[in-house]
Amino acid sequence: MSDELERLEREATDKLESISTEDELATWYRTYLGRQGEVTSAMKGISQRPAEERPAFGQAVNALRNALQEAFDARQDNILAASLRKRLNDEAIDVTLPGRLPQAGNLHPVTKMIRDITRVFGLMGFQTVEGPEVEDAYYAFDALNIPQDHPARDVWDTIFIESDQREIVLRPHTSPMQIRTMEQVDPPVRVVVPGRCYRYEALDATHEWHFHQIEGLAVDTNITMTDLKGTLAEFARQIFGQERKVRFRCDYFPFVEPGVDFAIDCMFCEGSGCRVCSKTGWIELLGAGMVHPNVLRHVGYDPDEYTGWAFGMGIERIVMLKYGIEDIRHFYQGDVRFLSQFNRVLA
Ligand code: FA5
Repeated sequence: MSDELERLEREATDKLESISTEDELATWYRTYLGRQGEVTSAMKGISQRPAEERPAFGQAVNALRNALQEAFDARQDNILAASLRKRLNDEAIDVTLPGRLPQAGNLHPVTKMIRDITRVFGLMGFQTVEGPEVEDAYYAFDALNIPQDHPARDVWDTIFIESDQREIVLRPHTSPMQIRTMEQVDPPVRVVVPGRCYRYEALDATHEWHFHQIEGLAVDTNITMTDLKGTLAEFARQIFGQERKVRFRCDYFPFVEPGVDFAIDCMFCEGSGCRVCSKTGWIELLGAGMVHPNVLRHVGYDPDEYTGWAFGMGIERIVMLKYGIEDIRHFYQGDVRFLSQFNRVLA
């Protein structure tokens, strides 16, 4: 081999050994073996040699090219293997790290309670229906035996909507749906009506200006107060526990006669008296009573043939009682820390 080729081989081999990256490897290839590389140029220089030297020189250049190509391939294998090892190492996943729980949404406690209560009544044969939140005063008051100038109209701190023709209100209770339901169907009637209500209230720990109620209505021949008592006792025991005692006391609502308030014994002190039940041992859950004959007449039912009962309860207060929530305002402040607690307890 000529001195020139020996120098080229030494230089190329030394440089190849010092290479550690893929970029350097590519540069090396261009410099020695590429189309404009030094070995290729040496090949092209054959024609300038004296004729008798050409065969030996040609063989020597070929041998050099093959040797360098082999050395290059071996080096490339090493470098690629090393960079793969490094990448695998850098991108390794530590499977022993604790996972991150995805933030899943959950039902609002009021929605969940509405579902629980309507399910209990559904099992007793009640259909769930819904009605308008913007309501005609006729349905909210007049047809419920509360005429224009009746003082009881003030009890429901009503929010009025401007209207020239008719008195329109945001419904202060779900009772208007008693009328709308009876207008549409003949007895027997068995419905529960969950829905949002609005009142012009001073806000405090137990009063919101918007809240939810569930209305219940059963009308048929021979419906009695005993049916009301049995149905409400079953509802209370399904939601608050089979051991609950129940109490009915006289109350007044213009659309029922007689009217009652329905209470259960306090589940926090088992009736002995505590802060939640204001030391009485009883917790009032709802208002109820036998549908007033005037209400039945309003919808064209004959009160001599049909009787019925109705009840209305506030859902937020029931959730508060069940889970010991001390302030109704928590429900609508959108604090996820409050709302997410019900993920587990209500699941
Ligand atoms: C009524 O609204 C009657 N319509 C209930 C009724 C229906 C009686 C059928 C007889 C027959 P009352 O105003 O008491 O009654 O309201 C019923 C429940 O709604 C209350 O017990 C309470 O739980 C809830 N409630 C009333 N006002 C508010 C308020 N501002 N914030 C939260 N809950 C309320």
